Amino acid sequence: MKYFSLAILIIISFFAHSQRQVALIPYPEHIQSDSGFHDLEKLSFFYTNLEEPFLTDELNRFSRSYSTAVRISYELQNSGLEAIQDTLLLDSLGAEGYVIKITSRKISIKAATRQGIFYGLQSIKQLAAFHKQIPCMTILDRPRFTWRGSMIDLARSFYGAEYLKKHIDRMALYKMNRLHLHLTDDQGWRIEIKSWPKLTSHGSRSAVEGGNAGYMTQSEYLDLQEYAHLRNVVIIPEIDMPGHVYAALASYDELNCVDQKNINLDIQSPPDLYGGTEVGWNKLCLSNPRVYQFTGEVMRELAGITKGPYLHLGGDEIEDSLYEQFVEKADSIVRGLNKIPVGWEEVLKGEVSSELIGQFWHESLPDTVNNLWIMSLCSHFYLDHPNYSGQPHTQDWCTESIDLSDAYFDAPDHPKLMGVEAAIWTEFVHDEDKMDNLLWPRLCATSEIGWSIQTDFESFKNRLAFHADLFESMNIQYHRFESVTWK
Ligand code: TNX
Repeated sequence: MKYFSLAILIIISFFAHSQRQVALIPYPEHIQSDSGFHDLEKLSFFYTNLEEPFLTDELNRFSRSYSTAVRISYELQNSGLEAIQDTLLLDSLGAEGYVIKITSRKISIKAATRQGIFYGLQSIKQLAAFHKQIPCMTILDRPRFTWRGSMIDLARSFYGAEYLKKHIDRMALYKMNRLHLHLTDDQGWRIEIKSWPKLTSHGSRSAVEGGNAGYMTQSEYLDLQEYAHLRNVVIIPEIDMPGHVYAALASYDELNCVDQKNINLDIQSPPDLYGGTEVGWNKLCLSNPRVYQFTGEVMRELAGITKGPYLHLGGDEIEDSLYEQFVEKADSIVRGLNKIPVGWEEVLKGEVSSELIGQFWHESLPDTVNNLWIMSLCSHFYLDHPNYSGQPHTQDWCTESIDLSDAYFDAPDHPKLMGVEAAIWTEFVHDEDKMDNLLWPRLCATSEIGWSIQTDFESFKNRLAFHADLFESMNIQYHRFESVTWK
């Protein structure tokens, strides 16, 4: 009996140990555990063949934070930390995959691209946060989807570059790579457009009641994209049209129909700004040629300052007999600027091009889609909905709550599915603590379903328990779900 309990104890501690060993989120494609440990405090050398100062600095800084004795080496060593880019690995690892080998002497990251090396480093950062001495292992890892996104609504309540940079760091640690910014809506216009200056000189001065007004200048936007790019995050700017445009209509009367018939004037009338939360009560005047000139000029200027390949044209929640015609024009304007159009699922009602990416947000998955698409179903990915029923300052029109298990929603196998994106709308989210509380840890669930080939909620929950220290080190005001046994 004594031996029996000892055996049980050994088995339990083995599992506790191996669970800790693989507490990575998102979970890698393949892990092989080996015996022994690597002591980061004894790191001797750092070697890389990367010719990129940012990533080289990151790797160097990481090793120095554990061992002050680290020396940069200009040749391969048989100990220390090494990061080797080898383009021959592209076929096996893809554009974002990596291999890590941890032995007691050496930690080696190999990848075909700088993105792969960056993700290898993120995995090592997580492991180093869980263990004083990292267990020896080999990891081979690649993402399931190319689109692992987070959307933030800056229009209802504005969040500036400082928060967005923090958010990018946090996304990157969880291997998320698309930041969609909802830049315009009824309550505010948040990006400087020099050819239409009143959009910000007037249209950015409002916000939803209790929220924050403001806007990003073009140089702040460029700087943010550079910051994001170094961390493998592509920014997707959204100008929501032809509905959700009151901030623009209040700034430029020429976008309205005669008698302003395109606005429900009982709700608000130009040039007064709007701070309420109603939707679907105004639109661009689609029979007015000036509107198409506006769309062309705004999109051209935005394309000129956007580094990534995508422009999001909105397209949600609006009824108009000319809707399809507008969307088709907007689609061709964006393609004419050499950008890939993205739109909320309604845009697929028009005869849009095959390049356009549809973003599905209604409760159900589409039966057939000819276009590439992203999954953002409100019942699983609208993180302005509560962590638990009745949580104050949240939306509940789609579902009563999005528990961690709901956020961990397995993606279907569909040849046109590009990935997932979780959205946070800010009608009731007016400060960073509230934002953090709704985003984390649910965004970790989005990250894992977007990246991992194998998913398992129980395993995810057990691993998440080890991430509290990481959240705290990044000053994330996360929600402590009671179903997680936080360590
Ligand atoms: C729906 S889904 C919206 C937003 C709201 C959000 C609130 C979609 C494309 N539009 O305008 O802010 O619900 O949850």
